[in-house]
Amino acid sequence: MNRRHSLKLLAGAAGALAASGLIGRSAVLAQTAPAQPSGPFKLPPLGYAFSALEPHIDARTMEIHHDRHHAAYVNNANQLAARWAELGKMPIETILSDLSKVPESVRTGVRNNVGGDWNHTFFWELMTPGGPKEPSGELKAAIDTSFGSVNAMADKVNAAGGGRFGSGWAWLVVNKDKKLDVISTANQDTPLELGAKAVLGVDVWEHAYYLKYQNRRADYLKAWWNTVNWDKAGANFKKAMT
Ligand code: MN3
Repeated sequence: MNRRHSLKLLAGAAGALAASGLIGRSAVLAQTAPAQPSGPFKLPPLGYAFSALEPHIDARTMEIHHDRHHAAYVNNANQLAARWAELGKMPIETILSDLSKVPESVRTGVRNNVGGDWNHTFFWELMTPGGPKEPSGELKAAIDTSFGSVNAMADKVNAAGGGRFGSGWAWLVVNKDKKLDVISTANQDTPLELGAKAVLGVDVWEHAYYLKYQNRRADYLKAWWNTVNWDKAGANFKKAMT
């Protein structure tokens, strides 16, 4: 029996149960389709297959990371939006740039979950199975000026990610002085609250690499550079400099 057929049978059986009044309509929906959280936050589709970044990042890690971890941040953000309506109305960059304006009762939740949503959306878009394998143009020139070479910049990002105790991110950013800089943030904190604009960012939470790399974060970081979408990084840099 193929998957579509079995799903059809399942839906039919659930429908019959619902019609009989044995289970409610919402239970039927939960069995036949992934839960669609209501609220202003939506899980963005991954722009490529879970397996597209193999062998650098394995398909199972990508699936769990996107469909469960990122989905959880989105679901939690929607629950927060039900408690603080402004959350659904303001651009999330504006909110994350100044968390002191968020009511204290939801501030930690917003920091962690809206931050998690923003960070992961950025991360998925920054990776690609295709595209150029190194930066070019203005980004390349700025990296050479600031760090000496692309490899020297990557070493700094890897050191920032490797040195992050516990969970967090390593970033190449354009800072407040419009200069390239390498930073690390804890948990789901974003560069936005530091007044910095992200060019590149890599997730160093264990969930991002543990299935394939276990405790070898440095190996994951080294492999991760093979997935970078340099066109996107270049566009991020251009936007950050304007
Ligand atoms: Mn993550």
